[in-house]
Amino acid sequence: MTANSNPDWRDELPHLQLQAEQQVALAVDMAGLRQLEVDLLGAKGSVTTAVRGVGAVAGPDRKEYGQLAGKLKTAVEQAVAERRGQLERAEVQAELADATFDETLPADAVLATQPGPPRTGHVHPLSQVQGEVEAVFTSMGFHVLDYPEVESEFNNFEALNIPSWHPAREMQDTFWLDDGHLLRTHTSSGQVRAMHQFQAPFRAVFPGKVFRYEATDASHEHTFHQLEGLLIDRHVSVGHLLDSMRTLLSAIFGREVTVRLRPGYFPFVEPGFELDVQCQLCGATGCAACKHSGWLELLPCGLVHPQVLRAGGLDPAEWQGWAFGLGLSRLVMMRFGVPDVRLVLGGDSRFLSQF
Ligand code: FA5
Repeated sequence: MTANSNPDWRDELPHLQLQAEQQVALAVDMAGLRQLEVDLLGAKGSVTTAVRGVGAVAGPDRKEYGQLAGKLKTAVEQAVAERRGQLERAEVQAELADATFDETLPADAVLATQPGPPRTGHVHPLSQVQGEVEAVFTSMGFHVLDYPEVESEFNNFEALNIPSWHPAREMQDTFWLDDGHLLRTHTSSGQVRAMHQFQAPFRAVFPGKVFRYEATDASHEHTFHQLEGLLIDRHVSVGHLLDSMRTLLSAIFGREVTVRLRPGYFPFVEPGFELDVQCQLCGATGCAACKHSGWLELLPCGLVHPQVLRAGGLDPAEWQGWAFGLGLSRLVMMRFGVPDVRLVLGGDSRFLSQF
């Protein structure tokens, strides 16, 4: 029905309501009710079309049409909800009345009637790996912290020595929110938060989800997990940093893995390093995950830049620090032989049930 084609909408709308309510009340089962709901309230349903007809009604009548159409929609929605409740109650009653249904039967007996082993839940591989890494660090006196995914530009960029004009901003394409906040592009956004939260010296790891507005491939997701490590103390050295990274890698892989260290540029560390792991998926012969290079970037790190210490209220003449940003999602790939990072948060139960 459209308002233009039928000038008698003052009769048509209440009529449509009456008709719809009757049809709904007569629905005999859930499937029938679902179909009716689509026919009436779906995107192309008759009630939806009637409500949209308000656009075609001329000025003075428009308010009255809107009120009638609103009443129609609310009444039909209520009728559907009410009928759904009635049918659900009737289904339960029917099950209870079924002589073969015994609600006192223990779960084991019910499972025994079903084929195959019972389906059980799984700890997500990401949670497994995260738990292991946290255990390594808590045993070394680190706090485990949880910082917000919605961040200020200051914590994510400015405080990390990345002012707005800095080309390094383009290394991490950003999802901006309307109010000027952003979805954190890395867990490094917690560095200055931690410096303000704790008195130096301190050590902490902060795992979490990060977001980047970028194209995806076998080793790049737009939403993935990192785990940041930060240690603030007096007389911190590159030697201490690299030794801690070695401890971490052997604990999480449980065996020797070949790594390579190369200079890396991040405005918030100096010096900075890229720590790559030999691709565990292809044995370094080359695959999509490592882009046929045999190596995967996993653990960038470095000594905290004096500007960052200042932003965190610390005097660089007295305090130094090291930091790393572990790619947790990539670690899951390496640990479990997952060939594509997009599987990690994909939510496919066929993938998850393997862990
Ligand atoms: C950073 O995010 C820095 N904040 C890391 C850092 C922290 C450096 C502290 C120095 C000191 P990068 O953009 O390279 O750096 O990301 C860090 C790790 O996250 C990468 O090594 C990789 O393992 C992982 N990673 C990066 N981009 C993606 C992506 N799109 N999908 C999955 N993992 C990613």
